[in-house]
Amino acid sequence: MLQVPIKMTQKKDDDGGDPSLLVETRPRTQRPPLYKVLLLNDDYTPMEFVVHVLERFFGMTHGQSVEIMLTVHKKGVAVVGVFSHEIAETKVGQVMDFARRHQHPLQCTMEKEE
Ligand code: TYC
Repeated sequence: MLQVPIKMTQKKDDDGGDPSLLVETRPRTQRPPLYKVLLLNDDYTPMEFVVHVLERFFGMTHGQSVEIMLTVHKKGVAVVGVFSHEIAETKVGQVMDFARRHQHPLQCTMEKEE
């Protein structure tokens, strides 16, 4: 069983002993936080460019990419994937860099999934 130090307010046996020796006995399941990667609509980025981005960086088929691109176009935003923090950051960086290099104002962001 994983034993982790706990705060004084949570410990089971406050007998004035050495707090560094207190351990948690209740198992706590830990999951790493996940992050949604969002694509935002704008009036200038060509639809074909967005479709290409979704195929290239998110491994979508052409059909899936067209569908998601149209969702962003109509609704303003869509989740294009859910990843660990490191992978999400990499995807956002790749999309923003690719859009900037092609002089399109396409915006891609990430937010913690609650
Ligand atoms: N609204 C853009 C157009 O009409 C297309 C577009 C779709 C742009 C999705 C950005 O994330 C986006 N050319």
